[in-house]
Amino acid sequence: MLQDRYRPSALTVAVTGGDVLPSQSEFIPRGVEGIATAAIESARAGASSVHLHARDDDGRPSASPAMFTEIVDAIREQTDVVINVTTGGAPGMKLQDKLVAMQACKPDICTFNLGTMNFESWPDPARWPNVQTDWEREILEGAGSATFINTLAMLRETAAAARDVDATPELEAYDLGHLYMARHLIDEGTLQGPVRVQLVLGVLGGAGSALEDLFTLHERAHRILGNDLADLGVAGLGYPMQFRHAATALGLGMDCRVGIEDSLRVRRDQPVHSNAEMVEVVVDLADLLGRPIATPAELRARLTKWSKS
Ligand code: KMH
Ligand code: ZN
Repeated sequence: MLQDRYRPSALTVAVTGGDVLPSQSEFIPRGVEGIATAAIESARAGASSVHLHARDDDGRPSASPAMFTEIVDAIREQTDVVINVTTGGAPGMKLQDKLVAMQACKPDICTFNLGTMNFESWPDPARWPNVQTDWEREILEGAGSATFINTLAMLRETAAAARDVDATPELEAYDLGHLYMARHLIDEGTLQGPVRVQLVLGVLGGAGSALEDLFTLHERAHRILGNDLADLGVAGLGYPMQFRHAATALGLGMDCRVGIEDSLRVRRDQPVHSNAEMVEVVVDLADLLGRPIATPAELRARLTKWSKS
């Protein structure tokens, strides 16, 4: 991986996600228009790429390939931002549901979650939001048994599906063991190096979101993957860690991610109103720190495409 004081950092915005609940905020983008608009505004504010999940008009996560296609087409009509489609989906989705969006949209990038883990967004009932719908209540009541299942067989199937549409996998590593899984997948030929890796910090079930966790995993990622590491990014969950990790990433020349998928606040006492607002914070930080943000073309040029053989 290029280590350069002025290497552009790619900035991803994760505009809606599948884990936050619509009852938490009216500003979580929903429906084709809401999600596409959030992505387009974020691209105009300076994001290099947009990470996409779909939600229906009521805010419920959706696996509909038709909805994903409409969202992606609307974004592509207005911007050249790099398109990153989830294969992580939302709680309760089966692998096939998670893959159809990527198969339909043929994005530049798809996420690739490296392992099975506990994934507890709502561990403390005292801090549950007041929810309006049964499906949200079911998610809260599932707390304590929340898992994110990504077996080795599922990883191989996801890689084959990404290869079929020539989407570059973005390897989501939530903890140290996931970096060793990435190493194994490259060694067995399931993935082709050099790979794009994103550390996702702060999920209960994975590594914490302390900056020391970032430094440790940054060092381990370089050691374990060596020349097979193309890009390393970070997504810190929640306020203020989202921005602290973004700032640190900019300092180190890593990529970073912000967005409503990961946090609902832009200041300690200020709820977020739009994804573009979060992008603007990072664009300002990058300016202050003398770190260019990668243009979509610069990011696209870095993506390792699958070899044909
Ligand atoms: N919501 C994040 C913790 C994916 O979309 O594949 C994980 C994520 C996974 O972004
Ligand atoms: Zn996601």
